[in-house]
Amino acid sequence: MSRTLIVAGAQTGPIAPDESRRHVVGRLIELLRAAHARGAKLVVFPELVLTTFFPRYWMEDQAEIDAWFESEMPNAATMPLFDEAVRLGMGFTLGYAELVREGGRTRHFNTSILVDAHGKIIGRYRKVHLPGHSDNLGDVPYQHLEKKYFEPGDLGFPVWRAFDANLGMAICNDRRWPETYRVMGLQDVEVVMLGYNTPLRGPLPRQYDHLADFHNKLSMQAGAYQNSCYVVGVAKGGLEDNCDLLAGSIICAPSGEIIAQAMTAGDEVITAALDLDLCRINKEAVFNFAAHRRIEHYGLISSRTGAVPPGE
Ligand code: ING
Repeated sequence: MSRTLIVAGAQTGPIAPDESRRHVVGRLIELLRAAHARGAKLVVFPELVLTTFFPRYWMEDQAEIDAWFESEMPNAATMPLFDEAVRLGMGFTLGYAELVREGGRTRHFNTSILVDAHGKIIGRYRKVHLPGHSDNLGDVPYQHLEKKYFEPGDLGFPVWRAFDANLGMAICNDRRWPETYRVMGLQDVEVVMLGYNTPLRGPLPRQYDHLADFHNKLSMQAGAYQNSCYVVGVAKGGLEDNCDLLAGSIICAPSGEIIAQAMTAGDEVITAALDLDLCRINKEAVFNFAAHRRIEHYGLISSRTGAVPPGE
């Protein structure tokens, strides 16, 4: 009996800086209902999906910064989404800015949670690869200050057994790093679910801005193929406070093929019925890790951070 999981990617269009969380959650509920109408049991929402992508702004006042974060989850603004998911019998992942007070410290993470069909948070991931910068670039149209506002994730790349599948999460820039998928691949992941906010142009000119969607898809297709898993990549896209965000949400099969793709840069649901046993094909052949990997030669991957040229 094959295991089939109908998954949806709930892409959103722009979220204005002054858009309330309540209004955003209303949009997410509409997307949840649209996904339900297509038979989806699990919905992937984008990164930092409760607010505008605030790391584009330089802020110094901690209270102003913390206002973009959630200090509890669920909370009054998001409870309607949790309640509707329970009513519809669906699970979801949700990307948001997590503020944690523990051990006398206040910590800030770019987080994604996995919520089961009973509204219970069964998984939590905190973004490991934080792109951008922490210094003020001054007179630029927008910045990318994730390194200023978030700590690197402290939970690694866990994989959970839920919805009769091995599920993992990542967030945005994580999808560009092969280590992200491989650590989950070594836990036999079958579906990697990730959201992203990807400005089409950086605060400073970048060489490859014209290849933003090619690199977006290349990263996720490669991750899927090389770890024989599905990858669900879901954007917050469109022109958000005059910053053009890439859309391009996709669902990739373990073969690396794209099996669902967004057509717009707005609120849009993409779905696919994932035959989870297709993951086994290459997990037992080309990417049978136990049969083919030679870890005695991979030491540099976890012992060296930056590249060191020969002779140095
Ligand atoms: N955004 C971008 C991403 O990794 C970026 C940052 C854009 C990196 C373009 C490289 C090129 O998709 C986030 N939020 O990580």
